[in-house]
Amino acid sequence: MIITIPTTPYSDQRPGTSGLRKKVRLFQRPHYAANFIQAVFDCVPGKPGASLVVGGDGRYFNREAIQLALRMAAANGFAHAIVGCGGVLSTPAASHLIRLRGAVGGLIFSASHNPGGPDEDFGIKYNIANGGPAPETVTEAIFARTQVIKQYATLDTPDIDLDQRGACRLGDMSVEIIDPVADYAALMETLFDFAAIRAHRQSGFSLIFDAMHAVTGPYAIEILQRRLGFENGSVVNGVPLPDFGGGHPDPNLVNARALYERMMARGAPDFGAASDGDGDRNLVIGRGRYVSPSDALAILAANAHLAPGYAKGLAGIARSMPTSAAADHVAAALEIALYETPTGWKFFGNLLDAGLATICGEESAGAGSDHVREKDGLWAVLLWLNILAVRRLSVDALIQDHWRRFGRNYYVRHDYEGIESSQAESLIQALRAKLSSLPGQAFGSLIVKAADDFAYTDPVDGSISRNQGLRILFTNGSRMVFRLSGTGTVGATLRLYLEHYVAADGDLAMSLSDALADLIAAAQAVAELESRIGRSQPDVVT
Ligand code: VG1
Ligand code: CO
Repeated sequence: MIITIPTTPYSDQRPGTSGLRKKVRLFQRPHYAANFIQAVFDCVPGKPGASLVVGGDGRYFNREAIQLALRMAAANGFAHAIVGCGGVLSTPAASHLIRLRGAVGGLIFSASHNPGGPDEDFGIKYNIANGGPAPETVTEAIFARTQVIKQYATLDTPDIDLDQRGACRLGDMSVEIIDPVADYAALMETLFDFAAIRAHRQSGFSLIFDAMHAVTGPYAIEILQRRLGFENGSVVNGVPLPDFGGGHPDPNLVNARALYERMMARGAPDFGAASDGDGDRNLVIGRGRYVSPSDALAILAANAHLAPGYAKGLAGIARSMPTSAAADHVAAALEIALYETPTGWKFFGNLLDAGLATICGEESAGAGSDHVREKDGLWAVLLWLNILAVRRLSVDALIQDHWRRFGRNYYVRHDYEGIESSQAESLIQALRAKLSSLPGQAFGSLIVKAADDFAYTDPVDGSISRNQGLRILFTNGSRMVFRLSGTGTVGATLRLYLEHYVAADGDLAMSLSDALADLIAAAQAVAELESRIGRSQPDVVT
């Protein structure tokens, strides 16, 4: 029976860079998750007769949230729900399912790279019918609904068995519990030359994939071990756990340290990779060679035509503004368009739908293509494997070859975490106020050429997104960007992105610290980091 529960608004339900993220305890407050889900459903047109995809990254509170969402979906008039068995769907697999099954949208329960557990983080993302994250117009409409919500609709039925594949009913809605991996794995086989990758493996090529006890484990085991034949044990930490084994499923050099050390040690495999909580990001490390995500995007774009799914070439490349310009050099050489968007995958959807871009990427270890409308960690790994199988070069040789052709964008990101929000805001405000006076000023040997607050006009629908990061560009082509994270749940995180370009005939073998030392000093000075937030060193360097 449908029941209507009275409720009152929570003021803090505005989605951030990628959905609504909060501490689990905050989600457990009375009606908190239900309010947000009802607000989402209120903004979904055409629910009668429609299908909804539901899944999550398996973190703590995932199952409770899914049971609630399914009851509410039935009470809100959806005809059909497609749910990953065990409540599990990686973000890219959910995106694919929405498209494959013509669903009106999907709910993905994940806080991605944020840690999980009763005292850690939870999140809800809503994806629209194209399979991609809801764009800002939709997330703002959802937020507006949360501010006036008075009631939500649900059923008074018991929980369903999420671990039993097959069909069941919930009120008037049919529920289909499916294998979360099969459709995704089949899609990957259409894009990549699995036979070539297998042949490369047979010639001795080896890999290690760290699933970080997050959602990618079952996908990686099926695709890398079962279908491609990499030996058992190539996928490590492959069992998803509600608390990710106590780790932090963010595939960077801090949280995937063990992988990094293995790849730098004697006897390392040829290729190392890791993915994040919900499977949409990837870290790539060759034997003895870390690959910065911005370089990875450029290398994938330059070589994508070697994989069958991209043999026709690329329509265009899109990258988020803080991502280095390495991909720009590739786009120029290929004579295709390069789009620069704000941070967050939701800005790529229109470009992909319109056929303007084929490959997209972000400096935060996210890359993807028009095969889905999310970034996709395993897809990136498979594209790497396909490229390496064709070119038969080591990762290190491939990257050196790339720099010799396109030049090198030395790049680093500094994160200052857990800053008091008001201090972070005032740092940004003070810097914003200074921007117009910066051109012409010198910081050591660096002279400011231009400075602005990045705003983006979507070329497809004309929507404008402002305040997307402060950029300072120097006359020698170097650049720094400051922005506040939109995915954190404690205080504020300041991200500082630093980049220095050296052309193909320049010094391509500097250390990052040498290449970027002047820029780091200039950033500290211009933003007055030490005096405003009391920090002289970042917490995380990636
Ligand atoms: C971060 C990354 C951004 C990414 C977002 C969601 O956002 O910087 O590139 O799209 O996380 O990724 P922010 O606002 O904290 O900088 V995920 O894998 O959390 O869905
Ligand atoms: Co993610």
